[in-house]
Amino acid sequence: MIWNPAAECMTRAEREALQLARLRETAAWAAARVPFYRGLAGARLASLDDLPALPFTRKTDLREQYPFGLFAVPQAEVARVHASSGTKGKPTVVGYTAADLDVWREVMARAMTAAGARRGDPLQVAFGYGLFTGGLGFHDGAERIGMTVVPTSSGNTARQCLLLRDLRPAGLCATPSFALHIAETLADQGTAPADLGLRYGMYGAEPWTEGMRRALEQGLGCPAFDVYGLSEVTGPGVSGECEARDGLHLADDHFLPEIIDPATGEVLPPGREGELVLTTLSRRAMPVVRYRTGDLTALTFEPCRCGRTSARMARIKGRSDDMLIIKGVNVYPSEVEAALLDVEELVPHYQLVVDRRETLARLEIQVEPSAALLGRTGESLAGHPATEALRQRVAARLRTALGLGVEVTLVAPRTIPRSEGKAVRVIERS
Ligand code: DLL
Repeated sequence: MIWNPAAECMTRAEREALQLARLRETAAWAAARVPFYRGLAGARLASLDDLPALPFTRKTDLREQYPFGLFAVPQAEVARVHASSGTKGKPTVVGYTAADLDVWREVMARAMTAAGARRGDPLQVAFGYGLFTGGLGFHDGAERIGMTVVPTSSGNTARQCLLLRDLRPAGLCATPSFALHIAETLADQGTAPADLGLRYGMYGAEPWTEGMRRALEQGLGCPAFDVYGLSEVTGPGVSGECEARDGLHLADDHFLPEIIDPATGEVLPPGREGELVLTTLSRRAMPVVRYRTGDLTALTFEPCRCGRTSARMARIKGRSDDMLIIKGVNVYPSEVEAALLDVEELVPHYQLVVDRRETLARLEIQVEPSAALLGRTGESLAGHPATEALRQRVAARLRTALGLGVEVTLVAPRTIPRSEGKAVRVIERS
C-alpha cells in the first residue's frame, strides 16, 4: 500500500518541476528571514543544476546560531522545538511551525505505510520521547495513519517485553540496538518470536547492517525496515524502506538530496558513495539549504518495483565523524559489524576499543559469542576449547574485511553494555 500515490508516484519530470519551484521558494523565504542565508537573495536558480552553486550549511553553523539564529519565523509561530543530543557541547535546537509538523506527519505516514503499518494496527513506540525526534516522530506519524499508539518510550526493557506479549502490537519501532536487547530479553523469558505476532519492525537512528537485520528478524519474528532521518532536517521520515527493501525511498518532494565528495565538496553522480547533503523544500520555521549531514550513502534514481518514483538511498554506512583511522586505514564501525555478523557463532553485541596511548592508534574488537555456543558444553569462555579457534577465525575475517590486523577479544555473553537508545560502539582510551 502507498500512503500518498500522488506524491510518491509522480513522474520524474513532475517531481523535478515541483522540486525546482519549492527550492526557489525556500531560498527566497530563507534569504528574506534568516541573516545567515541573506546571501541567497537573488541566487540564480534556473534549474536544479544550479543548486551546487549555493553554499553548504554545516553542523557548526547550527551550533554557532544556537539557539534560534536560523529560525525564519517569530517564536510565537513555532509550534514545537526538538534538539539533538549535543554530546559535543551545546545541543542543536530545531523548530517547526504547525505546517512543518504536518509535513513531518505526512512523511512519517509514508515511511511507516511502506513498512506495512495500517490504520487500526497497534504500534509500540520504543524510541525515546522528548527532545529526541524518534518517539514523537513515530507517534505523530502513527496517529496520522490512525494506528493505536502504545507510547512506551525507550528503556524499561522488562516492561517493553510484557507489553509486547500482552498488547500484541502489530509493529515495534526502536533503535536496532535496543530492539535487539528486547529480543534477547524475550528469549531469556522463554517467549518464542512467533508467539508475539509482530508483523513489522521499524528501526533507525543509528547505523546498522544486513547481519543486524537478520538477527532482528530472527529474534522478533518479523521483517525489519530501515527508517532514516535527522533532527536538523526534520527527524525520522526523511527516507524509509518499502517492501522491496532495496534502498530507502527519500521523501524528495520535501527534502532534496545530493551526494558530495566529503573532501572536496564536489557533487558525485548517482551510484557513487559520498556524503548526503539535504535541502529542505517546504520547511518554514527552519529551512536548511545544502545541509551536510555527515552521513555516507549513495543515491539511485532507478524506478523501484514497488511503484514509488522517488530517489532512493543506500543503507547509511556511518557518519564521516565516526570514521576511525587506524594505522592509516579508514575503519567504520558498521564495517566491523558486517564482518562480525558473517561469523555464525557471534551475536551483534560488540565494541571497538581504540587505544591512542601509543604513537599509532590500536584497535581492539570486543565481541560476544552466542550463549548457545557455550551452553552446549556448559564451559566458561576461557576454558572452552573452541574459543581460541573462533577468535582466530574472527580476526582473519576482520583482516580481510578491513584490510587491517586488529586485536580480537571474545568476551563472556552479556558483558557488553546493552543499549536502550543509540548504542555506543566506540570506546576511546587515551
Ligand atoms: O536519529 C532521527 C531518527 C529517529 C531517525 C528515529 C530514525 C529513527 P538525530 O538524533 O538528529 O535524529 O540523529 C541523526 O542519526 O545523521 C545519522 O547519522 C543517524 N541515523 C538516523 N537514522 C539512521 C539510519 C534521529 N536509519 C543521525 N541508519 C543521522 C543509520 C541513522 N544512521
